[in-house]
Amino acid sequence: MKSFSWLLTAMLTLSTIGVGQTKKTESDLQTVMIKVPTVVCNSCAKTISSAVKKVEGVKSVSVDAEKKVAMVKYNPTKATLASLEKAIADAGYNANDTKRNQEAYEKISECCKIDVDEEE
Ligand SMILES: [Cu+2]
Repeated sequence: MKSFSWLLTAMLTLSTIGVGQTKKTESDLQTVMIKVPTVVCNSCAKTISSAVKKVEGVKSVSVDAEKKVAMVKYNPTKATLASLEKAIADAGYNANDTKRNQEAYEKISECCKIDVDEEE
């Protein structure tokens, strides 16, 4: 009998923790896909994700170097798509129709440079 009540207490405790962990903040966030055609490798991807993470309201960033897209999850009341694009451009990479900052581009690794502007 004693072990039964212990089990019941344990179950109640676990279910209480489970309820406490349910948060609905995720629904306030927006996910956007940004085209980053000048990304070459994973090092570029890291540069972009660390730059975008510095933007206020950004929750997560994942850059796919092969597909050349950045998926950004952010709080739309704090960040805007334009501010995300600007952060990427300031890191030296094109973002959608926002052209990269040329000065920042000069500073990135030699192997990461790609002249897309001439191809267009
Ligand atoms: Cu690179």
